[in-house]
Amino acid sequence: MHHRRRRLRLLGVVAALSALLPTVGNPVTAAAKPPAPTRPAAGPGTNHATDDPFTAERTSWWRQDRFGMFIHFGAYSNLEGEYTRPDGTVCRNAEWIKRECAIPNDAYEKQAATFNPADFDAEAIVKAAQDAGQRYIVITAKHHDGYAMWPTRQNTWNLRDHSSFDPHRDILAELKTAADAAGIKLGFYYSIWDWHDPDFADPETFPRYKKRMYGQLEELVDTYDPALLWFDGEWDADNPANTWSRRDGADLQAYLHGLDPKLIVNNRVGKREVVDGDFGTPEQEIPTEPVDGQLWESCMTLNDHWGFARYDTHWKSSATIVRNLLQVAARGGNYLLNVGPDSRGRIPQASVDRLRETGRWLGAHGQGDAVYGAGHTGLVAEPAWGAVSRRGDELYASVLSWPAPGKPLHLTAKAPFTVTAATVLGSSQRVAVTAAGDGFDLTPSGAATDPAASVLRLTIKPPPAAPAGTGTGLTAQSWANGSFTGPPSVTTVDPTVNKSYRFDGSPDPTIPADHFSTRWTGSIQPRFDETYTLTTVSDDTVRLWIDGRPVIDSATPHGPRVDKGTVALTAGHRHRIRIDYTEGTGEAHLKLLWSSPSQPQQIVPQRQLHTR
Ligand code: FHN
Repeated sequence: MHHRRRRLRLLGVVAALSALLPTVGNPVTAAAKPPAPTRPAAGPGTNHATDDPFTAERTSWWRQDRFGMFIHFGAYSNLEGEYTRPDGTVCRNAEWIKRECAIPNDAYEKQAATFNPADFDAEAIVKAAQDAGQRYIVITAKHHDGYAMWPTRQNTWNLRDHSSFDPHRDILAELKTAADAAGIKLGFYYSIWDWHDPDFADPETFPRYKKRMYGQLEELVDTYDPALLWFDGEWDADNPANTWSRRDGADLQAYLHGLDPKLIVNNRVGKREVVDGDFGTPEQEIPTEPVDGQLWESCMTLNDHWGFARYDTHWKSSATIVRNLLQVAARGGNYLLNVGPDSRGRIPQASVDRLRETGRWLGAHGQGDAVYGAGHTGLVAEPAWGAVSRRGDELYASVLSWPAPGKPLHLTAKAPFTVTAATVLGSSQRVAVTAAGDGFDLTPSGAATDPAASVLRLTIKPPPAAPAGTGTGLTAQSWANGSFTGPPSVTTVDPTVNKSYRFDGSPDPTIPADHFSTRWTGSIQPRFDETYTLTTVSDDTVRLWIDGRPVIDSATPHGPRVDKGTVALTAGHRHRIRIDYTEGTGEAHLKLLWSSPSQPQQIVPQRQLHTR
């Protein structure tokens, strides 16, 4: 067992015992001083990209679980969405109420002092997530108001030191214990933007804020061992001014990697660029197609507020939730659906009811197989009548609008495959499968099984695949100038093209962090006879050729961006590849990914790359 886990388990025992004893001072369980976080590598020769989030063991639970519960819970919850000003007027908002209702600091602190979520029931919350089919939880540890929901040692603006709550309780510890017992992963939301900390707004004093922020993050990681950190509040803003920069984001990512290399982190750790964190975070929307270059998770409210608002009864139906989830899974994303507990810490019953109905649908007839461990398939075009996800050699066609009796559901195929069996989950009705035009007609013989969605499971014989390659990577020549001039300073074999040098790194310790270039050469060996999409994520410039023909030409210096090109490749054949990459100044990134109808998006793996 990982030494930190053993210490955490010990802490759990200490926490349980300490809860029985009167506590003095700041009663955060007096953890044995954790060893200083390992100083992450830095400087020339450092590559901060340590794995491919699309395939890494580190992210596998997140990519399999698909569906999570967001919890917005903080001092704002104590007002339950309404603030009566001294003049008697009523102002409404939820987690932004302090800002949007211009509540003076002292008034906000005064109301927070009455906050007493005595009915916060971690086991009930975890059960609500389980009943919903939500397999991970992300709770606000600190929102923009700066109020910490755990007994932080960095200040007294927190649930332990500034509330009417039982000082012997720690709701994050309670939630961690309940989530672990249920096999549910726990993550924390943490706002970079802080309306309360006096050192936040002034660039002169921001380093003091940053030190406290880093201290709080170390507390969270070392005390609760979260699987995920969900940052927010990274954008340029005023009142107070938010000076968070891309370099701050790069530093923070390196710091977090030093705290726990297993952590999954979202893109708001930086400035929501494709190179920030492990996944993108579209909010209140579902991308219309798979996102290029990065994993993604759509977060949404269940009504119209993140935090609790007693008057907001505009709830999404469970059918809407199911349909959103199916579309998200079919486009290769995750769905983080929010609940906002009230001032006592209770999840609204209306939320619980809809979540439970969602979980019923997922648990019926194996319909959850269309979501959990399922993902985008390029084998078919997304149909107008629903969503299609792939899980191994099965396609799950989720039908949101059932056809009239005898009418077919058409599926456009984007590669040659055959359907060897077709069933409707939860029904014994037959499904006729006929070749038709550019794909197949699927004609069910009976009625829909559920008004939310009915699922056809198609067992397929996929397109043939060449055996996995035995490549060792591409030849990489690097120059300590940005123009490939003179003999290369360094020549290596790079197992993959997966580089996040950020601001301080470079291909080799002898090459400075700015003004360098790298040329990769060799061959790329696909497993399918298909048209491949090659995707680069680059900063500053990139050009890519296959068999001598240009596929990507992004030679104008740029910040982090995605470029794509398509090329028909032959299964098992070694196609010549050349990539020219230059870095001017600032941050530096270069990643090469591929996808095809049969190949989900990933960093091109080493076994399919050859030095010649
Ligand atoms: O300002 C926050 C908002 O309160 C909420 O936390 C959402 C959830 O992702 N994030 C920010 C708005 O984008």
